[in-house]
Amino acid sequence: MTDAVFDKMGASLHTRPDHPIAIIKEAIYAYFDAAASDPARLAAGHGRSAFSKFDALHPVVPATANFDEVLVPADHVSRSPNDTYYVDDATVLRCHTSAHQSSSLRAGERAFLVTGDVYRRDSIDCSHYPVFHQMEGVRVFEKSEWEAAGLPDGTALAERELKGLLEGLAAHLFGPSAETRWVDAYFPFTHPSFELEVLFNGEWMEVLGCGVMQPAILGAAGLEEGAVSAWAFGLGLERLAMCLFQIPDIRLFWSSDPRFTKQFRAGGMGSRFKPYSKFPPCFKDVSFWQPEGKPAVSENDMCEVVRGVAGDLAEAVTLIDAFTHPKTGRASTCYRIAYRSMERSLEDEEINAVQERVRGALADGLGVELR
Ligand code: FA5
Ligand code: MG
Repeated sequence: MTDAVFDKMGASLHTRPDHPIAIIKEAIYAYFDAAASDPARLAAGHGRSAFSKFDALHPVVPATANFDEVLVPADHVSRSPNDTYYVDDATVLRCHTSAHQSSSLRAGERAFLVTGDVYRRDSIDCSHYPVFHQMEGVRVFEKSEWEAAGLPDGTALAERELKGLLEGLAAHLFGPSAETRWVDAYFPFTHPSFELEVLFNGEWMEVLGCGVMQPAILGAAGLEEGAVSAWAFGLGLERLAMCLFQIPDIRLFWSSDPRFTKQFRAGGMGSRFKPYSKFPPCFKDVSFWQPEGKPAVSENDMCEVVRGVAGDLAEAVTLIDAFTHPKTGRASTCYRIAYRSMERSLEDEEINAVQERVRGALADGLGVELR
């Protein structure tokens, strides 16, 4: 893991009252507190009690909690060190707050929200960052609830309540006229599964994943399979805050520039980010031959190197060409890196030096042959 990621552990943006991530967290809490006492939104058996809230669970978790307990198959891509940061073979930086589903259920929680920082090796663009924040929600139903609702099983009730609640949440955050749409999805831990997208700056942005929990997870946590059902969701807090506050780039959440931080205050849902400057980006391409007899350098590897060297000066990394040489069979890859600071204009000299260090790190660290 690069220092750029490691240094962010413990930053706890979601517990700093004036930070946009904390503001959106509190707004979501308020929505679920209100929903818990509204029979139109939560079916009866919930007992009108509020959701339990956790926001200080440690991000270093057993790999079993992050994967096995939520039924992620042994060969699922998310388990690979290309996607997840391993501390050692048995321990990871959680890649989602779903890592806390099972332990919370075992501790007796039946309706809860878990907020925290999560870590992923991922691509670089305006809506992806290697550290971001999620809020997990889980709510368990008893058989008496779906019977009272006149439904044949728990899945139908869970799906109905889940979609209603999340549509209500979107309206609460963005107003009734926000454009949203449901997309069918796949997660190992839910069935059926869905993602919600919000129209933002003319494009659909995925803000959350959710679904009806697999009964086996409930059973393994000590609940009686068949006598209960549950829904679960995982919200991307940066993405929701980008839509709400009109924040165009995910790097801004980590900015300490007062021109950014001073724009937000606790409880201030009505803030709209006012850009203070827009400097031109600078594009640099890098082409290389993939190492021979070794696994190929992936986009996530590439992005980690770029993030490690350039930090938040890296705005986007895009694959622009890949081909295999017809005679030698060697694979060539070309990426375009966009550099841009949110705070100041960059000198050519500075960017050339950064680009040289990126090239050096690719050649020395990953063993590619630069072209
Ligand atoms: C999950 O992480 C599932 N655990 C969500 C879930 C929970 C589904 C419970 C069902 C039940 P996904 O990988 O799609 O799913 O991430 C969830 C959200 O996190 C995304 O919709 C997006 O809003 C946000 N997200 C994902 N990757 C990044 C990233 N690199 N940077 C910023 N936000 C991200
Ligand atoms: Mg997704």
